[in-house]
Amino acid sequence: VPAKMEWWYRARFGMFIHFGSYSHLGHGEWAFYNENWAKAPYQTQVSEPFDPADFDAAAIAELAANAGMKYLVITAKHHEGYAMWDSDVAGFTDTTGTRQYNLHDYSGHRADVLAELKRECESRGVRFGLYYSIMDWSHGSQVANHTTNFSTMTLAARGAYIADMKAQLRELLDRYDPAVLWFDGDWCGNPATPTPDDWWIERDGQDLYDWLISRKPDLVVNERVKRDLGLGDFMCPEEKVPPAPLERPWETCVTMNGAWGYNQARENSYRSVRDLLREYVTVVSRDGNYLLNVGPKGDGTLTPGTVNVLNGFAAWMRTYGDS
Ligand code: FUL
Repeated sequence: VPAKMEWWYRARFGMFIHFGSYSHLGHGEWAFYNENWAKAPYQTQVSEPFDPADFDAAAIAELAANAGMKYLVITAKHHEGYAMWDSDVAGFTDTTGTRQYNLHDYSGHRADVLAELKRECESRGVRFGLYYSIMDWSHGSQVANHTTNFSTMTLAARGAYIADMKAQLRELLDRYDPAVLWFDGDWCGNPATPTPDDWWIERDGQDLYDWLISRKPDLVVNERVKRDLGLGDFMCPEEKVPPAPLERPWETCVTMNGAWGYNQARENSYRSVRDLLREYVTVVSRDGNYLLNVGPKGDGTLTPGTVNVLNGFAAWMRTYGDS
């Protein structure tokens, strides 16, 4: 692996955190889309009451470190478009156009949860990373009714969105200096039915990657910066374990219970610790990294099922882990 990825390659095991205003509703991070919410009621009924008053960064970092996790990736912004930091980028407002759509301005939650988590992680030797969704169901440029599709935007609208996105990414780089940026979401239409316009993906994905690396040369970026098309520093199969090592550095991300963002309906469906441990060992034996997800509830607390799994890993690591 390239020198900048030595730490990542040796780390092997990380925590993924899906946390956003969707956590309040408890129907998973795709609720906006799946339940066909319009922007305004979603903002008042889901995002407005979201207040993670019991988010305990130290407790989460401690569970991760004890479980043997060496890095952590938390959703700074998922597809719903709600920013988990105090973003000042003007393009990201709610539908009234007067209020910034982020945790600080929208819910009135004063604490900087990303900064707290970064501090608590790094003091325990756990590197801090951020997830960022390119797709954004709330941004003004996106098709109403959240059928976001970059292929339906004009190139001018697309360019304006990218400028806003870069402004947010600059905030994230400046304020949190993440070790990893984990992109997600679409750049354009369906890759299964490419159109002559698909040069967009190539150009914009490459441009974004180059732009990031020019600002932070040691940043580790996943390949979804260009929709799994061979760019970025590592491949990221989702909820599956490849049968053999992949041709490039890779990390598989998995849920404990079929849910990324907190989903009440999945609370009785946790996989066993034994099953997850077996999967972790399989991934590492095939030279991959394992990114195990947790989805805190809207109040910020981890569910009992989540804590049980993390403690199960911790018990195993005390016997077999390297630290
Ligand atoms: C997917 C997303 O659509 C899911 O919500 C989740 O974030 C997963 C890790 O990636 O593409």
